[in-house]
Amino acid sequence: MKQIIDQFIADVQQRNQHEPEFMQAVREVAETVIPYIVKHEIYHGKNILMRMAEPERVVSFRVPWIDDTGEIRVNRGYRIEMNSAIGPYKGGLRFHESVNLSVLKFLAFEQVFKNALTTLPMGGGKGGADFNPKGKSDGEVMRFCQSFMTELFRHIGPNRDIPAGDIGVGGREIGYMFGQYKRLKNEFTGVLTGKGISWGGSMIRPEATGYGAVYFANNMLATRSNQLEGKQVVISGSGNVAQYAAEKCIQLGAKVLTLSDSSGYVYDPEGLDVGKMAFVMDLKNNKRDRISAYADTYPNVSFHAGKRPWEVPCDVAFPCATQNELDQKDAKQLAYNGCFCIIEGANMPSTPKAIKVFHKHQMLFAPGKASNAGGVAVSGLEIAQNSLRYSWTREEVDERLQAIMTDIHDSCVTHGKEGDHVNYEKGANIAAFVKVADAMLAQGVV
Ligand code: NDP
Ligand code: 2IT
Repeated sequence: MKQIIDQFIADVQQRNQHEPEFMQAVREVAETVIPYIVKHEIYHGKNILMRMAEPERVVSFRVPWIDDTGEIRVNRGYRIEMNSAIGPYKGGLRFHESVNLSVLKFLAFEQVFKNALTTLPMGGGKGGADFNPKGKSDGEVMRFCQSFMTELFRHIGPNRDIPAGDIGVGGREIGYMFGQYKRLKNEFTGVLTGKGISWGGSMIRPEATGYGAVYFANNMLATRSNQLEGKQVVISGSGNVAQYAAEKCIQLGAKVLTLSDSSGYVYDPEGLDVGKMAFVMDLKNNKRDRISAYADTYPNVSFHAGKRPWEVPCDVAFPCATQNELDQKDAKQLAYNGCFCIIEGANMPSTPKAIKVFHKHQMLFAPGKASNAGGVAVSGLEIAQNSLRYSWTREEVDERLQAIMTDIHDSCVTHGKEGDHVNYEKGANIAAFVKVADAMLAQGVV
């Protein structure tokens, strides 16, 4: 088996040189899915996983824009249209200086599997630019978004490819991009998700990824007759996903001890509360300031510059910042401190060696493609509401989100049960593979 997997990885590697994040994502899937393919004859001789590892289309384009001093700047924009077997391409846009082809291909590949798990008809894609929104004025961000959409608009559409937010792309950026798309096409359509409530957005979309990850955590904990209430929780990040994961943890009676950003983490031994969360949201979403200001404002809170929060003893950890932010050493520290449950809010935040540590200690480990699928699931519900030209209430959307997260959890259990233990990584990969692969087989060699 190892030989078949190694040969597959070597073949993919050969045509994707210098793409470490993409290769990491493919290898993780191959290690669990190839043994399944070997056991199931209908997939033999179809080269199905190799076809999944090849994007249907990759677009790369120049994004010129003018900064506030009048200087002309150039960034690189991308859209990876990975797989449309079960629905139009769907996935976020990331604006961050680290964006490159490898990062977006890994995200697009993960997105195909994640979207299949949501139970909704969405293919997978991802895009973005190596633009750093930090320190840019509103006017600069608007001009960048308009220039980005002036090329992207040719490739997307409500039945073709429906982008959304990701790191560095929130409500403000979606608004500017939607405005430019509408102007260029002279059409008001649901071409992006994460829109404002008054112009086609869905209730609960901003909250959905964080809330969904916490609902998933409670489903997992329930398998061990446990729950989040009363647990000590460590969260990384302080953006969209981290904020709403923290909010829901607090609502459910857990104690949230940390948040972070790329400068370091804050540790609040008394735990965050509703008032402190309002401060964090204003700090990050309106003032666009650093999380260290939290420690400057509240007593007994410490800021740990250049560090990640995994050294803080906890029961449950939610990595919600970025890829490879939790390594083998961090995983060992978490296990040593008694942490028994890790729920990925971010995409691929745990390194492969960290995941080995989680499995070795039989910790409850939820891979992002399952546990952070709530965001894209509510994006799917936003598409449905746009098609109906109708909007559901907050309660209706939240109920659907909870049902979807339970469904994803059950799929992971069905395909990932190993004796008394559930390997959620294997379960998620196989459940998603079966759905996408069966659709691809039915549609022939396209
Ligand atoms: P935001 O831009 O709102 O927040 C990102 C957070 O992560 C910030 O606190 C940021 O700190 C931190 N961060 C980003 N890059 C790094 C880095 N290299 N090192 C350390 N910290 C970093 O993004 P989101 O909250 O939307 O996304 C977070 C993660 O969740 C990503 O992996 C994303 O792909 C994933 N995700 C997002 C979904 C969504 O609906 N938004 C859905 C599913 C997954 P700083 O401000 O200092 O950069
Ligand atoms: O990684 C993700 O799932 C997202 N950034 C959300 C994608 C979406 O289309 O809502």
